Amino acid sequence: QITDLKIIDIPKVQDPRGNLAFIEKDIIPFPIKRVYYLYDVPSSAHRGGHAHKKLFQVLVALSGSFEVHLKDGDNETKITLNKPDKALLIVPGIWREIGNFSSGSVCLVLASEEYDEEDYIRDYADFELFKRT
Ligand code: T46
Repeated sequence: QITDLKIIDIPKVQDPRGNLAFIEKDIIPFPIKRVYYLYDVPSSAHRGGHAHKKLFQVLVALSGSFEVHLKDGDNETKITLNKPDKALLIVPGIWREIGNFSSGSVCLVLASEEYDEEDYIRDYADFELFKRT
């Protein structure tokens, strides 16, 4: 088990007209600088396959489901995201691989920094080195 990970409950208003979930700044443990989303992902595709040095992120399955495989260098965990009111916080220094996307799924990501390729560790051996130093 990776202890740094956290599932955040997103407040929601349930209604016969449909549900409404809302994310305000106090439930996200960092100021949001970027929002992006993965969509039209083939079920056979694998996203991720990297870690971040400084970036904090929150992932939400806005629609459908997918699996997030996480490694911290010592332990690993698989988390299935399949509810629009449950968000996964991934702190820096965690290797992530995302797969098994259901048809029509959408992965929303809230990020603590703007896009910076320098923040990525895309080689697993480099990740292990990063965790040891
Ligand atoms: C992560 C998972 C969940 C941009 O230009 N701006 C952006 O904000 C992002 C996220 C990506 N890009 C470019 C960089 C690559 O040329 O889009 C291309 C695909 O990015 P990548 O291969 O990193 O995509 P994923 O889905 O493997 O990873 C992304 C995020 O990069 C990553 O931080 O944790 O989603």
